[in-house]
Amino acid sequence: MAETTTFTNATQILEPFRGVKRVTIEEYFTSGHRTCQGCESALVMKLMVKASGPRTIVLGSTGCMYVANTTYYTTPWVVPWMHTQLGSSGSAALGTAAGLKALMRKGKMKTEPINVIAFCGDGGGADMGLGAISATLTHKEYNSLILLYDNESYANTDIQLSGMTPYGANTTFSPPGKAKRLIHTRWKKNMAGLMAAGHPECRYVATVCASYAVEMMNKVRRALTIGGPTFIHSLDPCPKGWDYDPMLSHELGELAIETGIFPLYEVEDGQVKYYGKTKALVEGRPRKPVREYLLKQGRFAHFIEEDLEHFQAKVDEMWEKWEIPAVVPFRRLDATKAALSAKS
Ligand SMILES: Cc1ncc(C[n+]2csc(CCOP(=O)(O)OP(=O)(O)O)c2C)c(N)n1
Ligand code: SF4
Ligand SMILES: [Mg+2]
Repeated sequence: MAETTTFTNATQILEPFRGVKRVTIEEYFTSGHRTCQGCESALVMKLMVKASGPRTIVLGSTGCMYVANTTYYTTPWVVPWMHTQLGSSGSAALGTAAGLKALMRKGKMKTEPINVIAFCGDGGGADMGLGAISATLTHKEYNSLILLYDNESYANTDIQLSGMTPYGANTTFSPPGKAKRLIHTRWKKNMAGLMAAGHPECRYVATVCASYAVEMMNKVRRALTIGGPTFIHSLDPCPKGWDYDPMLSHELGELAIETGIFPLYEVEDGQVKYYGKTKALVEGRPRKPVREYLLKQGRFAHFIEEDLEHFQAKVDEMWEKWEIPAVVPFRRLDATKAALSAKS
């Protein structure tokens, strides 16, 4: 591990792992947790801190990754870890980074770059804590990474719908009924796009999925190396909330990408770069039909043909009509120009 030279924004220089054989064998999130079998969010925690290494402080907002990971007298965390209130991952990240910097400046602790990572669920981050995350991403003088683990519901309190729950899904707040088949008819928020487009001081935003573990770890390493406030959105299949056999977690992550529902990309200093199978889709490989992903999950078991077609049409739109396919949802400039010239 190398370090940058300036004190003010010093970061650890974490080179990417060049292939799975180069990944460190040390674990900083080990046994002792009680997450469900097949829980991808637990895997995300393990990979996240494996990528960041030992000189890391992790802060976690309330949710499955707090509750199931810190059962009475046990914890899987090997690095220092602190719980923070449900909507405050952003505040915790900023406060910790600022506190460390002040202590080092006053000579009260050794001067060294320490990684600060705050994680939050989709309920805690994309709904309740959105303002605090946004504020943190404006403070370029403090290094921190906010990682949103998105299991698409308030899972810990028994699968209530969040702003990240997909269209039509069955949750405890949106059970399909006889009179009304679909209770939840809002399209999911575009968190990474929102963070990247709206925060000029944030130099790095990425999307990840633990089905692609090395790529995921390398994006964590890049975020921590580049410094300032950074943001990563991870899509995490959740056997309990999505209602599928736990052995399908990895496959569902892959299908989310292959269908184009969840694109893998990073935005570094304003440049969009697509990754892996998403890159292949951008270059012309056909997307798998969304039904291959949706119909493997019990939360969509009530879907009829019309619902599947609507879902497919919305995903097609993000690839075919968005200004930056699957990233920025404004209508394409050429379409806008054509519309303007047609009017004049
Ligand atoms: C202010 C506040 N409101 C409600 C709760 C109850 N609560 C605890 S965990 C949780 C769900 C959080 O959902 P999410 O952030 O998506 O994390 P997940 O449980 O899905 O991992 C809720 C509502 C709380 N702890 N604090
Ligand atoms: S409910 Fe979902 S996110 Fe929570 S521990 Fe179980 S699988 Fe993981
Ligand atoms: Mg959640």
